Amino acid sequence: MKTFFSEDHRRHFPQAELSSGQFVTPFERPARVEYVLERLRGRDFSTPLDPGPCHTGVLEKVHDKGYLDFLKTAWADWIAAGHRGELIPTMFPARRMQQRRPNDIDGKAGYYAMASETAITRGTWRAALSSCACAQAAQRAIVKGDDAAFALCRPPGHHAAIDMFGGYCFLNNAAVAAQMFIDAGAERAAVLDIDFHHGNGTQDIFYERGDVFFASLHGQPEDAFPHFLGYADETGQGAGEGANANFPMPPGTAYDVWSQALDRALDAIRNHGTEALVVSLGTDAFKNDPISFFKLESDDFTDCGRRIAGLGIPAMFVMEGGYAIEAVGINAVNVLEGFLNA
Ligand code: Q9C
Ligand code: ZN
Repeated sequence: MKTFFSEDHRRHFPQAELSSGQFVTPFERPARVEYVLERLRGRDFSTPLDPGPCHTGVLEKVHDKGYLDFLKTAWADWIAAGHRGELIPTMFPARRMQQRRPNDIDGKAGYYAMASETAITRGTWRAALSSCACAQAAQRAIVKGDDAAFALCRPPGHHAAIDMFGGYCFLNNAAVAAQMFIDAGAERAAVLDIDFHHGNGTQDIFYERGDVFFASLHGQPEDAFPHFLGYADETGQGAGEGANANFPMPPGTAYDVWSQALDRALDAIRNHGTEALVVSLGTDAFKNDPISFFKLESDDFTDCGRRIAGLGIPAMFVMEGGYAIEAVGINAVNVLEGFLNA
């Protein structure tokens, strides 16, 4: 299985995340991917390939143009406004307020954000582009005939909506890859999101489209971030009616229940008739994850990969969350090995 990775992820390393009313070192930190790289090496995967540059044309097919322009110049605009710290949105167009984009960078940041734990820094845009490039390179490997590929993306992408960043995400890497399958001629593609958190961004992007099926297994919105999307009755709209499947689950959920949801998600994807699968591979469903509440064991990730392989279609895996950092490598690579050895 080819793997893709860019050192550019280091350009994105905010010092602060607002968590529990304190500024802490972000859970989503550069060291996460070191553990994945180390595990890949230890398990005889070949050396990760550099993805090359990000092809930016496709970004406008899944994200709003104004949002992309905002991300591109956000840091420069923030500095030009005289701000000294990291760019953290602090106000939002909430209920009964205008949904009009302000000119001021503070206003714009809130307009284009869905949460305030995620800071933008000098290198964030470059890192986000290179992260997305990894997903693009993995997609190309599948198009060329590989059965599987792994994009070791950082920063992650699945919370990035059409026009919002947050949840540590800026560009929706998995959505970009799915869009590229459609652009390459696939009639139908699918994204399976096994990150602990609901893939609100991916759902948003494809909600009114029938060509890309989206299924997500996640902590239920009543109890888990992002809280305001991810209910089971969100099934898609218009041309997308029936092409969205959410599997929200309560605190304490272990693999017996989680794997039943996985099988239902895989059945739905199979019924959709998809030609290529993108897996949003977060490992934060792990029992020791510091910000999540599922109870998966490391071996369960291997079985999960095995079940995904049961679809019998090519799959590319895109790294998302996972914050029990010493275990992130083991759990992510277990999914890949479970898929390969099926
Ligand atoms: N009290 C990803 O896994 N903070 N993003 C949650 C919980 C944000 C997770 C706060 C979590 C974002 C890609
Ligand atoms: Zn997550």
